[in-house]
Amino acid sequence: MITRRNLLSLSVIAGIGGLFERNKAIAADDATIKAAPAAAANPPASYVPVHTLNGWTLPHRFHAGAKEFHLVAEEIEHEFAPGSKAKCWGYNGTTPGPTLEAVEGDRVRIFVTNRLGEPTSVHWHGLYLPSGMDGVSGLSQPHIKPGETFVYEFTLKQHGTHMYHPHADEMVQMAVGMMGMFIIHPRAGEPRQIDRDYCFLLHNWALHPGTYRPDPSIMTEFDLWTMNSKVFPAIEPLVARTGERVRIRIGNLSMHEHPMHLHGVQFFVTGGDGGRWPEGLWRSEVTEVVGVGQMRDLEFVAIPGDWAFHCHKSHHTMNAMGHGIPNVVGVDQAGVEKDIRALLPGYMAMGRYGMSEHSGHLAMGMLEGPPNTLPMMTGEGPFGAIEMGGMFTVLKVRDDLARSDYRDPGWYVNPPGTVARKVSTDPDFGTPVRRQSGARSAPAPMPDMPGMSHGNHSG
Ligand SMILES: [Cu+2]
Repeated sequence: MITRRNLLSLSVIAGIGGLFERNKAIAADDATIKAAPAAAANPPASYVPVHTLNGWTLPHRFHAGAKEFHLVAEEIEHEFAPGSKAKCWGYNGTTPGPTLEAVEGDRVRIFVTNRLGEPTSVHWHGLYLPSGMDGVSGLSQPHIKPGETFVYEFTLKQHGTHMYHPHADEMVQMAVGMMGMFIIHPRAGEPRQIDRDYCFLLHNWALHPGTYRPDPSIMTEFDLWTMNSKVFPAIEPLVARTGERVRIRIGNLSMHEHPMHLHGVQFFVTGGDGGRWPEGLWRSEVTEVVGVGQMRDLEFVAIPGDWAFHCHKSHHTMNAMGHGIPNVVGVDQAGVEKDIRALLPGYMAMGRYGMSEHSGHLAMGMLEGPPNTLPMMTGEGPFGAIEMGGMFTVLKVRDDLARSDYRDPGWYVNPPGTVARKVSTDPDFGTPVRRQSGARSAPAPMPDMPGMSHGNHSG
């Protein structure tokens, strides 16, 4: 008898079988690396170019039977968001470095010039290639010394979401921003057409308050949590037209795993470290953990609205000033904090009512943080303060976007009657069922502050 469960297992087995066959074929073919036979035989299907949030795709040229790219490892000045800059290392002027984009079967030739003060190398994370092209300095190749240029050359035997990063003095070089995405499209085209294809890398930085150079020695306590080396509110929104099929490709080269949560839809996880999964292996989720060194592809059909997309670890959606501060929630600190700050410049504690107070005080200029340091939470939405930082952005889906339009369409105009609204200002309103309450009376009302406005943006 065929039950739903049987069908599911069969499709999973078929999926795993497919993966196994593919890996066997790649392994068999690996012995002979030739100049792109597949590329010559079958012209690639057209694809939608990947869109790197806040980033860019490296141009290439065709030369001597290969697509040629040129990466330059170098120090750069990088802005995480207005108000916080740092000396970072990256490729071709940016962190992350530019996205490399090619098609399964392509022969690629990648020059790497080292303009750093120490040796480096580039590892192509997740790719089938000859061992000597794998980029582990000392193991698979000599170090690329300062001023030298090396060339890597191999044929792309797979498609999927991949990454590149140094494999030399890794702790330092990755901590200060050296990484990038390597996107390979399937030669035969997508089984289901993708209308928008986004990619980004997750990372963490120890840019301590008041400093300008990320600290590579930190292992767990970071100050900034980034998507493509930017924090909210500087992370660009993901934009789509209603009904479009959207793919978000995520890589993680930070020191923590990140449960990435998308509001408004259940997405399918359609690929990972092993490339794109057969459809029988797709699973429906609203939060997907992207582990350290892993990649994940998420796919969904866009529904109109403004939808939050963020890491679900709440400390990863805050910026530098929210970490390691004294907890004095519930304590009346009227006047005290100012006195302490006269003795300890930059001192900041929790507010009496929580951290919202501080975003208000910062907005009013009553509080000034250390130089080059972002407030813990920030960002202004149509209804007031968004109170986020770090790994947070917005998916903006609209009915009337042009296919190739990736510009920020502004805030969503909600249809009339579809926005949560105030019905009372009395804390004793209604007859709610409550088990126990410590408070004898309602708390003193929180003072009104800018950024806590009660605007109404509904239609
Ligand atoms: Cu996270």
